Amino acid sequence: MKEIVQKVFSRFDVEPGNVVRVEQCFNGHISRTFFVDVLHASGKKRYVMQEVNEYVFPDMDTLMNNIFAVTEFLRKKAVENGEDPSRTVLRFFKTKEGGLYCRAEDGKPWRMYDYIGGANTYNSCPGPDFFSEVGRSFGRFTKELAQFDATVLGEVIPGFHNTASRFDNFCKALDKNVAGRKDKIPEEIRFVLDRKETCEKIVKMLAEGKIPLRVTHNDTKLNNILIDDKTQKGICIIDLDTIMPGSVLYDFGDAIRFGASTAAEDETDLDKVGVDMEMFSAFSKGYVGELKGFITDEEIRLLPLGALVITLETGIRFLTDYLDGDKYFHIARENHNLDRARNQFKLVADMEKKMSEMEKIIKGFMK
Ligand code: GN1
Ligand code: MG
Repeated sequence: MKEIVQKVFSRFDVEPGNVVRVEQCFNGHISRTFFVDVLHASGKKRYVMQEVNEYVFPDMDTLMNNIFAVTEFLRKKAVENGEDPSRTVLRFFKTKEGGLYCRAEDGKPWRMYDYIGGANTYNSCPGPDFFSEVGRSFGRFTKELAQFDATVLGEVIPGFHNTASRFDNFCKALDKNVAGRKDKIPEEIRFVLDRKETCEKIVKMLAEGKIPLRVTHNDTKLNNILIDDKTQKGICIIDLDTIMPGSVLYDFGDAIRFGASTAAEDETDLDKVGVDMEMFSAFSKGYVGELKGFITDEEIRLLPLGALVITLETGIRFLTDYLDGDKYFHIARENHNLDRARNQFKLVADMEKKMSEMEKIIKGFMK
């Protein structure tokens, strides 16, 4: 791996250097991420290098144009606010030819950005206060992006959070049954088919203008935010691949789906899986506290529905990929996507039970 990384590194417009260490980061389900230590004449430096998954992101130019536009915008804002952008905004590098990414010898696309030290990502939440802080950070991010001109953003994955078309794609995958797995999962199929209406709810409200489109992150997993080791504050939102017009319902929902679950996303002991209401409340406090008065009351009222719909959508996406033969999400074991889908459906069932409790909590923060 070191040789490939060295060759790719040399293509970027930074001080030349020798790659001395490469460590793979296994957080994401899509692209391959590496922490890369480089020895320069001026000293040792760490970078993040990513081999982007072109099956998921076929339009690399649009993807990287979006990312450069968003990070440049956020960097300017940080400077205006008197912050040090080197710790709060990712800095991507251009290639020596001025490109936003380069291709390795095998044709795969790579990009590179500065590593931010003294901070970490988390796959499970250490506690409610921590999760409130995450809520505040994601809320702030949405506020900042409100001034960003959405017309410069290309739609990297059309219909990314169009849950109704995710449902349709599932039905198509079911019909095709490419991997021959359909007969193994009658209960899971029933679970999805019974919830067609739920899949359509947010899409309809957006189409009818009941809730607005905003520039959103669209992948607000807990591990997509860097937390400062010393202050435990959220300093930098990462994984900017899916920044597109969307809904705050989805951003809120995705953060709850992952961070307020009592178990990991691929836990197979389903008795362990549910939504932790203390965590739900903590995140909501931070998120609504930050966005109250900025987003509409209707959006705030609908946040619990966002949690339900995005969890259902994510489960449907995992199950669709299982039917397709595991082409989209990286898997680390057999039936990994099926395990993930079952896990998400258990969470959906628990959210359905707790919907009025979630709504009550949100109402409490609207005052
Ligand atoms: C993927 O790359 P990662 O792991 O942050 C996926 C999200 C899913 C998530 C499920 C581009 O995110 O939409 O919610 O897995 N990203 C893309 O864990 O599809
Ligand atoms: Mg990602």
